[in-house]
Amino acid sequence: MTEFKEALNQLKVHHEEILSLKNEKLPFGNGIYNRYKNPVVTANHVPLTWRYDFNKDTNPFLLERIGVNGTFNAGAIKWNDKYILLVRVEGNDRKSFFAIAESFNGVDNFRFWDEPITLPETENPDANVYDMRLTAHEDGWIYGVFCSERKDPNAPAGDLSSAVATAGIVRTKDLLTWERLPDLKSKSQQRNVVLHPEFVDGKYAFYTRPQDGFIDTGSGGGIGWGLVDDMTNAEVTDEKIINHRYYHTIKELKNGEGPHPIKTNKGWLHLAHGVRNCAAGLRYVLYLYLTDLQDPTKLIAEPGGYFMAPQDEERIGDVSNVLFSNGWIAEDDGRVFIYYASSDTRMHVATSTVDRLLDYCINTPADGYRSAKSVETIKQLVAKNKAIMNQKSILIEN
Ligand code: BGC
Ligand code: BMA
Repeated sequence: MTEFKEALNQLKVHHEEILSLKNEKLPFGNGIYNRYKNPVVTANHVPLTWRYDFNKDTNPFLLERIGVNGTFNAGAIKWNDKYILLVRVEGNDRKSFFAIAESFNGVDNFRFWDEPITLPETENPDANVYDMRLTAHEDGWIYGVFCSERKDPNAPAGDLSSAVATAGIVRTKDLLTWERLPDLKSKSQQRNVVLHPEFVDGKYAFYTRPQDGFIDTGSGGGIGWGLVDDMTNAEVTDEKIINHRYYHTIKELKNGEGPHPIKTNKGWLHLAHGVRNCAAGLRYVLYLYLTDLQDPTKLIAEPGGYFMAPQDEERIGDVSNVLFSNGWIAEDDGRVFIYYASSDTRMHVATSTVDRLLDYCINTPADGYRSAKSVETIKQLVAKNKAIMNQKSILIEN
C-alpha cells in the first residue's frame, strides 16, 4: 500500500472508532436525570468526506482542507424510529450550518447523513444560521425555526460586530428538502423562537424572546408568546411575557425557550436556558417550568434554580461555561432524552422520565429571591425529616 493510502486508511479506521464508541449511563447524581459518559456528537464525528480531499493528486499530504470548530445546539426529533439530531455545525470559518446525525438508540453511534442540509436563503441572505428548533406540528409539516443573523445595516463604519437577529422558518415533510418561508416579523429582534406543536385558538403559537439589541434583551422581560395566522407570512403583533427574568436568579440577564414543551397530563413541560453575567462572562444553565394544558401561557410550577449546569469538561470549550439545549425527545413509554450542548462545542445526552421531571418541577421549592428564604425552606425540610426519623425510632422501640 502506498503511504497515502495507508494514511487515508488510518484516518478512516480512527473515525470509525469514534463513531462506534459505546456510551455509558453514569449513576444517578440527584435522581432527576442521568448524564452519560461520552458526548454524543463532536467535531470528530463529522464525515471525513466533508473535511478531506481523498485525491492523492490534489491532496498529496492528506491535509484536512475544511476544519470543523464545533457541533452543538441541536434540534431533535424521533423520525422513522430513529433519534435525529439536527446539529449546528460550525466551521473553523465561524459559519454555522445544519446537518442531521442519527442514532438507533439515542445515546451513541450518531452518524451524519451524507451531506449537510441545503437551507434556501431569502432575498436578504443570512450571514449565519443556528440553533434550530424542530416542531412536528399538528398541521402535518415539520417546521424548523432558527436564528438568522445578518450584519446590522445601520452600524457605523468600522463596527463590524453589530448584527440583527431574526427567526428564520423552514418546513419539510422528509427532512431532506426544506422549504424556506419568510422570516418571522415582529417588533424587535428575536433569538430562541420556538413553534408550539398545536394550534391555539385556531392559530399557530410561537414562544419568542423579544430583545432590544443583538445581545441585550433589555426591556424584553423574558420568554414571550405570540399567535400567528399564517405560517407563509408569519407576523407576531402581540407578545405576552410568559416566563420572566428576575434579579439575582439564574436567569437574571436573559432566558430563552429550549425545544418546544412536552405535553403531559399535568401540563406543558418546558426546558429553557437562563443566563447571568459574572466575571468569567455569561453563564448559561438549563431550567424547567410547567404551564397549564388548556392555557400554555399560564405558569403553574417553576422550581428555583437550575436543572442542569455545566460540569467538568462541559465547562470548557469555544464559549466556556455554557449549557444550552434546543432538543429533547419524549418517548411513548415516558422516557425523555435531553440533548444538550456544552460550551458551544459538543452535544451530550441526559435521560430521565416525564414522571421524574414533573415531580422535580412540581415539588422542588420555588425561588424565594432572598437568602433568608432559602434557609427557611431548608429548615422546613429538616423539620419534616426529623419528624419522620422520630416516628421511625418510636416504631423501632415498640
Ligand atoms: C453566535 C451565537 C451567539 C450570539 C449571541 C452569534 O454570533 O453565533 O452563538 O448566541 O452571537 O452571542
Ligand atoms: C447564544 C445562543 C447560543 C449559544 C449561546 C452561548 O445567545 O443562541 O447559540 O449557545 O449564545 O454562546
